[in-house]
Amino acid sequence: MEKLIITAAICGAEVTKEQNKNVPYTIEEISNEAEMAYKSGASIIHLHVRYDDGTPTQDINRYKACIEEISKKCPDVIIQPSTGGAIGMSNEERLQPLNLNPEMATLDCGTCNFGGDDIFINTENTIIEFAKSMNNKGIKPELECFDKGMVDMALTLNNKAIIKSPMHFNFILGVPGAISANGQNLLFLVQSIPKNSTFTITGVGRNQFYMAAIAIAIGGHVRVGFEDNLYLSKGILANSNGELVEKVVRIANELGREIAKPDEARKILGLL
Ligand code: KMH
Ligand code: ZN
Repeated sequence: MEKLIITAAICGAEVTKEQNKNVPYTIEEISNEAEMAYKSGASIIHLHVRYDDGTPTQDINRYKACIEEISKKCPDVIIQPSTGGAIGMSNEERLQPLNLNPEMATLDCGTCNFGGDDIFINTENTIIEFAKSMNNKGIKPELECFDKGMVDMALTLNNKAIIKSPMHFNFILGVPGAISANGQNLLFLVQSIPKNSTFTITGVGRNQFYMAAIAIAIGGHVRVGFEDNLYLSKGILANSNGELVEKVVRIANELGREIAKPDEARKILGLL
């Protein structure tokens, strides 16, 4: 089996210090969280940024400052900015970090409910616009699929050569209003993508670690982090993203799956 790529989604746009005081906001906090995740075994940092008061932003200058600081602390890590941003942001706002020419970025493949009254909007035209922008800049998209219809959208755009092969998917299971997290759903998603694709599994909330265990067992890759889950185990808040990554490493060790270093992850994902 290929080595395991661990992505740390260290900050997200929605979680707050009120929920877990260790959620990072400042550049210092974000880069420290990235460093702890990297030292624990993460080869990709999925990056959202905040202003110091916690407000999510896609401001290119804030991204630039965070990326510079993360790169100082984790010189070879793959930094994957979000183009999802936060609910309600315009496409123009969301696209800003692409102008920093990262190796990868997220490409959200459809619209879904996002808890309460929130709707995460990604129309077909938005997806095409974002995909073309990444193609023009040579940025590899991570295809964020919160539901099966989003996988089908990615496959349709791949047939039209708007999304290039080999594709890399991130299946996110457990967002309220999108596909729920269980083994059957996970396998349904995995079985629907071309054989030459790679995939990461993200289990939201309490689903994080058993979804990770299935991903490790079947040859997928894993994303963990405060963006998706704030707890190390039931009722115990995580002290850092590093702790969440360490737990994945422990599970992988038990199952005999080695952990990819960033350059090994680059090879697996075709970034080199
Ligand atoms: N914050 C969510 C609305 C991404 O990073 O591309 C969307 C999100 C997906 O986090
Ligand atoms: Zn994200």
